Order: sequence, then structure tokens, then C-alpha cells
Amino acid sequence: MGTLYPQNNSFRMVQDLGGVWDFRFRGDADWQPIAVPASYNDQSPDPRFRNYAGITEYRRKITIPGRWKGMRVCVRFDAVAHSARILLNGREIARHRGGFLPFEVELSDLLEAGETAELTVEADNRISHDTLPVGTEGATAFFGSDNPGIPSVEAGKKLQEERGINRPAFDFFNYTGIQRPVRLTATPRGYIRDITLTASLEGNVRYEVETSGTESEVQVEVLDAAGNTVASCTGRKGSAVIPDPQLWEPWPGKPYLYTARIICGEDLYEQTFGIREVRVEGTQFLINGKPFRFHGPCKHEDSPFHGRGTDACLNVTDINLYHWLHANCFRTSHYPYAEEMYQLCDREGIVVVDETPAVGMWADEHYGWNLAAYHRQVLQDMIARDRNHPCVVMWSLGNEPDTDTLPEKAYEYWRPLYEAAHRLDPQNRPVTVVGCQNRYERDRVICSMDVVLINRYYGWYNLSGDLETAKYAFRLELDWWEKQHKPVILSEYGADTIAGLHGAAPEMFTEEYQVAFYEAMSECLDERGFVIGEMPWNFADFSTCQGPMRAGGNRKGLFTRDRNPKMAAHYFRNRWKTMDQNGTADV
Ligand code: BDP
Repeated sequence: MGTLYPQNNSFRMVQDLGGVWDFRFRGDADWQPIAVPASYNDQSPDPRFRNYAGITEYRRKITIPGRWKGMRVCVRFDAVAHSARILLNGREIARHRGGFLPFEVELSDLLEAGETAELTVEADNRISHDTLPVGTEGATAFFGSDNPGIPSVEAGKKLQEERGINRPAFDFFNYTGIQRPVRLTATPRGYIRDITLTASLEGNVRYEVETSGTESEVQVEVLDAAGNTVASCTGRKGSAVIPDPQLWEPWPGKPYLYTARIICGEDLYEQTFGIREVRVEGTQFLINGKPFRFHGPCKHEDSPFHGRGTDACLNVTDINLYHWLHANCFRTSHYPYAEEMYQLCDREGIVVVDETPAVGMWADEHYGWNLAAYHRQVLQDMIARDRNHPCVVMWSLGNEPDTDTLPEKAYEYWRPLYEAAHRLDPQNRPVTVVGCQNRYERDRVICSMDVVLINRYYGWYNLSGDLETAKYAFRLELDWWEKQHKPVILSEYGADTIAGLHGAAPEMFTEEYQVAFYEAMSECLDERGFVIGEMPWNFADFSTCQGPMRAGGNRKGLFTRDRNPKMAAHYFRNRWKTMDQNGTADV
């Protein structure tokens, strides 16, 4: 279940447990140092750190501060990938499944204030047909030929399976460990457990506050950005009216934020929110009643040293690069990101499409029909965690499932999730699932979403190197989508590009080809009014598992992995600057 983001104020206290912990692979005798939060995978030259599949153990001492006496004390994990077992002084106190959402474990009855104990976290990085993201199980390579039928290769694959190879069914490195912050938190015993806020453009803020262990009256004060009280109210459920409301507008508009200060007995929580409305009307996506055109590259949580580890400096740098690009959005491909990133996007006006970790459900025999209940739980937890963020404007149920091999079965799987997302979200945001390049005329899922998001690689994975034919083929497909009368976003398109590789004749992998590829696609997109967004793949180069298609990772970044622009970054900077000024793609 979702938990409120930890807050330090006059009633609540937080102790950050970041730093150097003890670490070992299960079965090792010795402990070694590891930084938390961060993926463990790039913290040592030992190949096991990249290749190991199984349980790793983290431990450290914790002390409950003496002044926390009588309070409700928890340890809160923002995310441990992909599943975790938590032990206190060697005794199991909790288990959690899923690597991208927070969970907390109450310690109040286990430890006294002033007491010290050993906290152990067992993190399991194994992925399979029962996890999200999905693992391939066995030695199937994600990319590249498996040379089926060659006896020696088959024998080699069998040996790999025996050795416990664990390959992802997705194209990003399977970074794992304690990748997000861990904190001790203290609240009063009677505390505010959850807050839901929805605000209309007229300034009517509907709220609901859940408390635990207290019958005290709830007071709600709404503060403007300068800290002045502009509305107030009492009761666990109700509405407050803000006079002369300022709207949360996406960048380059002003993303105005209010704060709801909730007071209940001895507890206090301050929840920021924005006044903004999202709606799909015909083939348009409206934010605050105005057509919004999505333009910004998809991201990954990925950087040198930290892997997928939360890094405030990296997040700020990335968002400033979005501003530099004149980009206004990204999709959290392919999992919910760290909470700090959404807070930053609220503040900076960057629009977010929030995605579950349902990626890798692409091959027929891997189609995770038995994942539905767990998938729904993850969706529910993601919405519970992120529903108050004004930056989040759409939910993505997942990335590139196979929807055309068994179209009816796929519909049966995805439809209930679509309906659940609408039911679970008090703001009733639009819902989508991102479509793979497939036999689109057979698909029933993608075209039934509120907004159609499609990933297309014309001129790269197919019709490679031939951009004239790529344009022809893409236009044919766009003709088909035009008849569906839905808003369409090109949610991925890109070309691997080695920074510094050039060619006067634009050939694949050169910086010139990447620009020519994007110019060709822009030409097709700009002809269609129902196309309401373009999200190049990817913002920056990123790490993947090894394979013959990946030279040091995926190189489709507009930026290198260390965030230096390739020529294509300059291309988009010019294109999107014009869009910001005109509201159109008139370049
Ligand atoms: C798409 C996937 C994305 C990959 C990309 C690529 O959604 O995760 O990284 O292709 O191949 O199919 O670069």
C-alpha cells in the first residue's frame, strides 16, 4: 500500500539511513561495503556484481533516538528491487514484492526508544514470468539470434540455465538492490495516514484525510505559494474554496503550487498540490482547457556509478536539460520513478506519464496471464503514491505488451486494468498502455485506450537505413490511425547513435543519421492534427544487458550517458523552441 512521503516538521521526525552499509551475496562469508541508496551493480569491478541472480544481503545498525519515546516508529523503504525480506536482529519482520514502490514496517512494538538493533535487508533481483518487470526464464536472449537447432549452441544454453542465468525480457539493465532512500520515521501514535486532494479550476478543493488511532478533529488550511492561508476547513472529508485560484500550468507556463496543511491532534502533514484539469476531447488532450502537445524524450533512471539509484543532483541536472531542450514532458519508462522526481516535476512544470513496471510481456509464451492480480496491485499502489501530483497527467498500464497475437485474450487482460485505473484515481486521469510496433489492424487494446501511445522504429529496426521508405510506411500507418479518431502520441522512436561518429552521408549509428531520422519522422508527424505528441527514445544513452545489438548499452540517447548533447539534442532544442513559441510545429 502507498505510504505518505516522509516529512520532517514540528510533529514528525525523519532519520535518513543513507550511507555505507555492509553487503554480501548470499552464501559469502565476508561482508563488504556498499553505498545506499544506489544499485549495487556498478560499485565493484567484480563481474558478479553485474551478473549475479539471487539474494543479496544488506545490513547496518539502527538506533531509535531516545526522544522518539512514545511515538509510532517505522522504517520506510522507498524501493528495494525486486523483492525484499526485512529482518530485525535476525528475525523476519516483513516481506515486500516489487522493486519500484515504497513500503514501511512499523518498529514501535519491536524496539524501545534509545535501543539499537541490526537491520538486515535481503534483496532478490531475480525476474521471471511472475515478476514485473518480466524475466525471460532460461537462456533466451532478448536481442540477437539464438541459433535454434544447433546442438552445440543448444547444449551451451542448457548449461547457462543450469548456472542460473536470469535474463531480462526488457531492454534496460536489471539494476537492483536498495536503490532509493531508507529512513526511520516517527509520527505521533494517532497519525495522519493518507490524504487525497482534487481541485477544480474554480478553486474548489475536495479533500479526504484518513487517520489512524485518533478521533481528533481534522483541520485543513490551504496555503498559497507565499505561505498565506487562503482557505480553511474542518472535518475528515470536505471541500475548501480558494478565491482567485492560480493554476498549475505546464512549462513554459507557471506551475503554481498550493499546500494543504493538515492538522489532526498532535500530528501535522503538509501536502503540496496544484490546480489543474486534464481531459481528452476528440483528438485533443486538454490541460486546463487548452490543447496540450507533448514534446519531450522518454527517460530511464540510469547513470554511471549509481545505476538506478536516486540521485538528487542527477534529477536536477536532467530537468534543467529538459528546460534547455524546451521539452515539456516525459514518460517514466518503464517503471514508477523515485518520488523526488515527481516533486521536482510538480515544481518545474514538467508533465509526466506515469508507467507501471509491466514491461516484457511481449512474446506469446511469456504473456503473463497469471500476473493480472499482482499487476492490479502494483497499479493501485502507484496511483495511491502519485495521485496528488499535478505533474502526473496520464497513467500508463505498461509498455509494449503483445496485443496482436491473441487480440481477444489481450483485451480480456488489459480492459479490467484500464477500468481499475479510472476507478482508483480520484482525479480520473486518462489511461493508456504503450503499443509495440505490431500488426496494428489486429490490435484491440491500444486503440481502446483514452490516448493511443505507439512506439515505432521505421528506419531503424525495420526499413533500416532507408528513410524515404520509412516515411512512406509510417504515413501508411498514420492513415490508418487517422480513421480511429483518437489522439495519438508517438511515444518512442529513435536510432542508436555513437556520439562522435560522423558521416557526410548519413549512415546508421552516425550523429547525422540520428538527425536525419528525426527530421524524417517530424515531417510525417507535422502533417497530422490528431498527433498530439512526440517522445523521442531516449533522453540519454543507458545501460542494458549485454548482447550483439548493444555496444556499451542502448545508444539512442539525445545525450550521452554523462549528459553531453549529441547533434540530435540541438535539433530538438530548435524544433521545440519554435513549438513553445507558436504552440505548433511550424518549423
Ligand atoms: C522499445 C522498448 C524500449 C527499448 C527500445 C529500443 O520499449 O524499452 O529500449 O525499443 O530498442 O521496443 O531501443
